[in-house]
Amino acid sequence: MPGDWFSDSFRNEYLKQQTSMGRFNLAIFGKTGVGKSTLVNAIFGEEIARTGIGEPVTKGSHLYRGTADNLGVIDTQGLEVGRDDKQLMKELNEVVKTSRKLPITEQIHVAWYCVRGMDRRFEASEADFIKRLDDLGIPVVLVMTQVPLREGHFHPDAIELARQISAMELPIVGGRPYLTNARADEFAGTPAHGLQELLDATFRVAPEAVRGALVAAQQIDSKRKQVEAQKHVVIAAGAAAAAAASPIPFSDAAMLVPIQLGMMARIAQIYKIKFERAALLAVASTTAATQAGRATFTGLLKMVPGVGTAAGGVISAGVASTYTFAMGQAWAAVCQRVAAGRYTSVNGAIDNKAIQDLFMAEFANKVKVRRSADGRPVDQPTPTDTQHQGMP
Ligand SMILES: Nc1nc2c(ncn2[C@@H]2O[C@H](COP(=O)(O)OP(=O)(O)OP(=O)(O)O)[C@@H](O)[C@H]2O)c(=O)[nH]1
Ligand SMILES: [Mg+2]
Repeated sequence: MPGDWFSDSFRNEYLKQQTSMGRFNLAIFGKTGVGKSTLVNAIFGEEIARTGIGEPVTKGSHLYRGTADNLGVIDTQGLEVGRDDKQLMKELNEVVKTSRKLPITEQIHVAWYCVRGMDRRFEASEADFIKRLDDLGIPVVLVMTQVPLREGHFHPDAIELARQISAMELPIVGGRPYLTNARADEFAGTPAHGLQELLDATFRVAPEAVRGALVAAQQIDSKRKQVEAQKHVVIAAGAAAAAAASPIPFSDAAMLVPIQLGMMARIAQIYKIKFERAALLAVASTTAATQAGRATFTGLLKMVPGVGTAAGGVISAGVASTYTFAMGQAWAAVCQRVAAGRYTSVNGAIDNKAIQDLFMAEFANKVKVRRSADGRPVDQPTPTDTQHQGMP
């Protein structure tokens, strides 16, 4: 549906949100074959791997950055930790120095230094490399990969290695290694483990400004996505209330549309839903572009209690906020389920009817029992509502 009102407006908001979310940049180090790529795939999905090795971060550099949406992964190509440390550090120094002058989304935010859990040794050169990363101001999470785990017990050799490393008092996050296995090993009976702990440690040291990007990029912690989506629903509901601080005529309801589309675009990105798909879902949810576009979109307003009949009606701050809040909740429910692989057939087609039913049910439910951010039901007139005309 190129060129129609809905997809143009939605694209516009989608791009704005993408920019405002920024990018989380993770550098990953460790000897070849320890499982760096497998780890990245397990936490962030295969997409970053599909984009290939990426581009050299600076001309001629052996540090390559692969990017996918809100994630940048800086990996080393053609140099090896423990062998080419000097050259690698020289290049890292340059990158860090140059990126200091650039926006935060261009900087390296966190490094994962990976050691294979069963390697049974950790070299002085590796410890040195970690100290130098720390000197550059990059927080380092030390990850032990491919750690066997059986009946709740780590392999004793891995525990011993972890103990030795901890005793070195390196400048690493949490002061200790994180024991992981990125992909279940059925033969050995080792499940995937430790990934949530690794992600939590990464969040603790990621700069505030790119945590939203990290929430969106990771795909193992749906709770964080839910909380982040909720945060943006509340922000949008607040913006809608502000836009209708002095009540607006029903015919001006379209001024709430950019706020709602921005919110929907943001939530789609939190759930890693690409623009084309998100646009189709938004249309299926609201039937926005299938009929009169803008008018249909704001037509949902009629479901909000207190709006009354359209013509001559007035939208108060309370109504604007309830309406936007309900829309955000319903949309988050759609995105969450789609991200979990529901409502789409094997070939990726969307079940429009099911999506619309879900959206409408959630929307209707939320306009009835909406609670404000502090948990107070807002069916009763709020102070804002009673100040304005047009409310019961
Ligand atoms: N079962 C299991 N296999 C793993 C795990 N991590 C890595 N492997 C295997 O170990 C091999 C190397 O893993 P990679 O992820 O490619 O290692 P890498 O550190 O990215 O290697 P380079 O890019 O060559 O430096 C592959 O055959 C993986 O399948 C893991 O957590 N579990
Ligand atoms: Mg690799």
